[in-house]
Amino acid sequence: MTVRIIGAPTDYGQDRRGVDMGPSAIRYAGLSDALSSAGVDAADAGDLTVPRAEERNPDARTPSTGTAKFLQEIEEVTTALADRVADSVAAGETPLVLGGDHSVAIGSLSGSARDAEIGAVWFDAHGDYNTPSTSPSGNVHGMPLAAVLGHGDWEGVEWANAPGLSEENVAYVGLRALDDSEREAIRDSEMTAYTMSDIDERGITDVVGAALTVAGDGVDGVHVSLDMDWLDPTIAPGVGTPVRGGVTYREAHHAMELVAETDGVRSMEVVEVNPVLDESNETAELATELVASAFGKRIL
Ligand code: 6HN
Ligand code: MN
Ligand code: MN
Ligand code: MN
Repeated sequence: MTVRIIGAPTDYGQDRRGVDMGPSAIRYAGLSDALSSAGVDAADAGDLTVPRAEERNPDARTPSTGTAKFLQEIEEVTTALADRVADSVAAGETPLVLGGDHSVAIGSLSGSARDAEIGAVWFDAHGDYNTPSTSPSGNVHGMPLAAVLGHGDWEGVEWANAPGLSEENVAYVGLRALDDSEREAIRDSEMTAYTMSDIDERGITDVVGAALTVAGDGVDGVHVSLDMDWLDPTIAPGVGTPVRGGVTYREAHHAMELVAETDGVRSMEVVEVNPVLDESNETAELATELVASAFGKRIL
């Protein structure tokens, strides 16, 4: 298996600078060696070119209703990323996108879903299902699933849609911080949502197995989206929107081992690593370890 590393050093999707250094921090933490130890060939395509946020105007183009900051920049980055991801899949590789904030998922998902039907497993504290008019922040990292699924007021933002992904093949794992209108929208949707309470009650093995089944049902492959704020902030402090009560180190590793056991993983991303907020690069190191587990690294 060849894993194609694609860096997406962008922070347009949220307010805290530094997450654009995520791809460097993850590589510095030993990503290619970790992938080699998992027995896969790692091929690094380098980073997308992303202009610095200070050089751009967050309001250059907003949707007809609501707020979505840096939308034009996010279109530039994610449409370029979608092409890279789609090319990698077409070449028989498995693309691994390094964020960057979670807005990069718009590119990963629409690229992975080009000419195919896919599902997605969303490992995250957050639902990322706000729309420009429901978002409390205007930050697009809280909206990528709504954007790709075409949920809400995305007039003029059709470039973000991923018609090959449908709600019934999306499963969340580990939710614990939803905005009120987002909670209602998730309840009204066809998506499957497993919260931290579900993990408490059923255990990580059962929940992740169920999520992978939902995502993989009747599709060509599954996209795995790993937001590092899914983990408890005591072990992953280097994220912009930490939430107490996340999964443990062992739960996270086991979840990624279960991902590796399904042969349907088509694409993956690891996002929201912010080295400026991190402690001695430990969140980037953990991201690296978890990616290795997701691609088959075993203790024995
Ligand atoms: N993430 N729900 C909040 C918002 O601003 O929409 C937080 C989103 C966090 C997004 O962590 O990828
Ligand atoms: Mn997220
Ligand atoms: Mn999150
Ligand atoms: Mn379907």
